[in-house]
Amino acid sequence: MKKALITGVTGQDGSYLAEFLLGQGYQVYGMRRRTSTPNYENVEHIKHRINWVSGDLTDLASLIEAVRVSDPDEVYNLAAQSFVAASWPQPLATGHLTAISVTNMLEAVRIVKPTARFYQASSSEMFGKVIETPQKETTPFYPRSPYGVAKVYGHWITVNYRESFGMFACSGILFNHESPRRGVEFVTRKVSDGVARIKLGLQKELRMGNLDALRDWGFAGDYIKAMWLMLQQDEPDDFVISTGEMHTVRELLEVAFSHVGLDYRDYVVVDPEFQRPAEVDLLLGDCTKAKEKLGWTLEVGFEQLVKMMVDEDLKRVRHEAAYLHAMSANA
Ligand code: NAP
Ligand code: G4F
Repeated sequence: MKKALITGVTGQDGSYLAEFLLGQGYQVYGMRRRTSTPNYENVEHIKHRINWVSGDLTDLASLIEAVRVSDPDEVYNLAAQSFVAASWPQPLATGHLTAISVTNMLEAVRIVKPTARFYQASSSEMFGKVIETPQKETTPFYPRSPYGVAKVYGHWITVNYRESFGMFACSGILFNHESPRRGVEFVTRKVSDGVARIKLGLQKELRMGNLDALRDWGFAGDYIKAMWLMLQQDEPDDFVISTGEMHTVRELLEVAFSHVGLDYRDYVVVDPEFQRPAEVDLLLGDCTKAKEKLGWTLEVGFEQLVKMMVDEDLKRVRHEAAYLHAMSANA
């Protein structure tokens, strides 16, 4: 039975990847950091099937111990400070968690289990102020945020460990991917949650930033399969993963609001608080290499994804509202 260690298993991608690998018959080790309140929301349903190891990205000793305990065939390094907007007010923390920690993880693998295959969660944010469109593996990077800069470091250190030490280290350059498990501060989930709250009368407006930004949005459940495929190849390599379609934030709002019979223009307020110091105006990926070499395909399209997220938030918010109503009736 193959063994996989996942960092960031409590996050969106980690939870889908853990599910997928369990389905493939893997023994899954999930690394989680200590938090004051345990955060198992995304993995509650598979919590008992994961072998939990404790570790923090910034603590090399704990990563060495996580690799020693799990003795993995494959390591998926997904943990990071992943919210772009937070990287301006916290550039140093982002540098430690999203850049330097990749070296920590690579060192832990090199020292303890250098034959383990390694996946690094790189990002289309590295393309930033894009040099060409669509973006592919050979497109030069021009990051626009401390997060993007940190991811460029993580990408190149992964390539460097492959070339320096012969490690099977791959970097997946993934474009935006979303799901009902997405953190609520990211734009797709902020919109699906806001639409559900407005529809159910719990919120009156939705305050947003740049509605003209263009993103290539896919479904996280499709993208984690590409991570796995990269580690099943004969040779390590880097791949762009994307849908090859882009939409504005405005289109996202249109699809989400009209799904519940509302017009977004009646509820959305543009608020400078959500504008970024430097914006990535456009991201559009060309994943021809992944399709041809990995045989990767995507199943969920943009509209289906947005509707799925709104439907899930409607269920959750309805449940929350009923609970609050029952509590106030009993008070
Ligand atoms: P996410 O939901 O924000 O998950 C991040 C994970 O990292 C969480 O499990 C978090 O743990 C963990 N983490 C943060 N700081 C840590 C620390 N100091 N020690 C140990 N664990 C820590 O992110 P995601 O959307 O699943 O993305 C996964 C990875 O892919 C990230 O590296 C992200 O930057 C990258 N990426 C994402 C996308 C996308 O569109 N989703 C695209 C390209 C690249 P807690 O639960 O305790 O906070
Ligand atoms: O959903 P976002 O916060 O995602 P962003 O910045 O594209 O980053 C995500 O994708 C990257 C891959 O390209 C990942 F590496 C990264 O970890 C993360 O998962 O914002 C998307 C767009 C931006 O242009 C932003 O300015 O939506 C725009 N936007 C407009 N109003 C907003 C808002 N974003 C957020 N979060 N909140 C708003 O109110």
